[in-house]
Amino acid sequence: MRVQEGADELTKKALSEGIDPGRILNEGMVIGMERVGKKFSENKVFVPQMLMSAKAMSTAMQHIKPYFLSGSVKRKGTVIIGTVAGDLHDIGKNLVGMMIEGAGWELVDLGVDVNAEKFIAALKEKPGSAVGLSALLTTTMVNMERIVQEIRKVARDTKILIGGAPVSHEFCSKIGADFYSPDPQGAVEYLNKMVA
Ligand code: B1M
Repeated sequence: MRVQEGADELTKKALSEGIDPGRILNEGMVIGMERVGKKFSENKVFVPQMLMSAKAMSTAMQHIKPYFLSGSVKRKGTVIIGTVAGDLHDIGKNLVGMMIEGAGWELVDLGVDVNAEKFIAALKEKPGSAVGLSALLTTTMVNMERIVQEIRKVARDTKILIGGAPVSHEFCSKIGADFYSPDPQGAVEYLNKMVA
């Protein structure tokens, strides 16, 4: 930013001052995004401002990412992750991916707007992987359900975990996914339990 320090500069500064990366993430960035979402609901900010906020958060996340990555070479297994078809929100998915990778899993990130075919193709390349699905829109929850059904047809025993703001435990049971977590920590704990 030209006139004042932005998320990029502030994150670097906070890290250089020894502030815990977890605090920077949870007490700074995530709360900032929640505020933007609230303002969007109140028609006080619009899509361009949401985009700017997302860009700011993604840039700042690059600085804290190294702190969450473990040095262990041996991986616990593979997790294929993606935001479901029709949905372009990737900040939460990236955060979950970062934590999973940091916990010692190999991560295959398929990005956003991912359909069942792409998940299945990735599963064929890495059989036995767990799959993580993220959705932020109520309108794309139906695509999450479709993806779970299609994966079950070809790889019935695949462990499928889901998350994202509109998703719930009830929805998880309804669509036949294995696990719902409201946050990255829950997703990591579930995966780690699988190999414990
Ligand atoms: Co949009 N958007 N957006 N948006 N956006 C929301 C989601 C919304 C709630 C805003 C609002 O109305 N208050 C609303 C959805 C309403 C609904 O469906 N219920 C909304 C809307 C309506 C839209 C558009 C339709 C707007 C329009 O065009 N009119 C449009 C849709 C585009 C599309 O996807 N097809 C749209 C577009 C966008 C941008 C592109 C501008 C931008 C996204 C940029 C990007 O991601 N690269 C954007 C943003 C930034 C938001 C908000 C403000 C922030 C989302 C975010 O990044 N949060 C959001 C409002 C909000 O959430 N408060 C909003 C921070 C992130 C860390 O949290 O993603 O929830 P979250 O992830 C969490 C957990 O959910 C969980 O862990 C994460 C970390 O704690 N989690 C998982 C997520 N995935 C998981 C997977 C797991 C486990 C846990 O296991 C696999």
